[in-house]
Amino acid sequence: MYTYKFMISSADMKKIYLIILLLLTGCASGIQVQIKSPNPDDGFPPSYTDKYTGIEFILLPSGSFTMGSPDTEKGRDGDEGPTHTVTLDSFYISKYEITQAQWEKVVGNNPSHFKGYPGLPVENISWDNVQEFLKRLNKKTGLKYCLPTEAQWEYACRSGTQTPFCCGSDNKTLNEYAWFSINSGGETHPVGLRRPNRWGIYDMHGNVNEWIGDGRRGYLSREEHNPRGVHSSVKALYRGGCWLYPAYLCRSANRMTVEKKFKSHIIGFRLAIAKDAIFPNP
Ligand SMILES: [Ca+2]
Ligand SMILES: [Ca+2]
Repeated sequence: MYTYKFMISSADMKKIYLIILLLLTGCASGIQVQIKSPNPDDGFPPSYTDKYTGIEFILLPSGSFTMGSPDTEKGRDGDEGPTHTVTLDSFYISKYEITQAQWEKVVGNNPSHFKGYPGLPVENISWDNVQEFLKRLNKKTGLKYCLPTEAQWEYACRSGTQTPFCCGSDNKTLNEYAWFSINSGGETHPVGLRRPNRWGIYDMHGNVNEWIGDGRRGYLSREEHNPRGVHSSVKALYRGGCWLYPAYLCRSANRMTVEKKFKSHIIGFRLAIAKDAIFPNP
């Protein structure tokens, strides 16, 4: 265990002033501005916090992206292709992985393996356990929260990028965005401590893998609209890689399947909800 604290030296302050100055004067060539909010659809708030659990959501715009990885991507599996255009309706997705405190609020227990901070992501929960969580949460809130579909998950993870990771193709850069085998110290970390992707979503790569709502779909090269894989009674998908995995397993396009009953300290989840399900008449 260790403590998280902020310490800014005067040298760091100088760097911060310099960066601000460069941005203000429009001379920021070479400095990547990472947070770029998508344009929310008219009338819907760009973010939303669930009152009961405190779970924060971000509105993602409707749009098209290329799902899957090209044959040339290092470390890929055959089921990531062919790449194909996917068009999605706008939806809300949780900004962070669901935490142990949020799970406990809904279910009343904390089954996680790693404990110590309420902001740690919940893990050691099966896909079936998440369905029970959703049943209780939706009963309490009267809303229709769900797991993201695989297409929604990859759209949110890529946040407009086509590279192996949302931050490019370099494992060293991934270090700033994700907890994975190189930097995790063999455990999970409180959500939101690494850099967010361009749409302001945290830990899509690494920390805990994330359960997916729909079943496995064989990719075809044709265009898809709001695709949903057919459910299997036995198996479920999970995405994103985790604290234990090497970088190549944390890639945006990597697909992984396991039994729905499987529970481990490597898998947690985040939530999605259709925008009309929260705001019927914005
Ligand atoms: Ca994750
Ligand atoms: Ca795979």
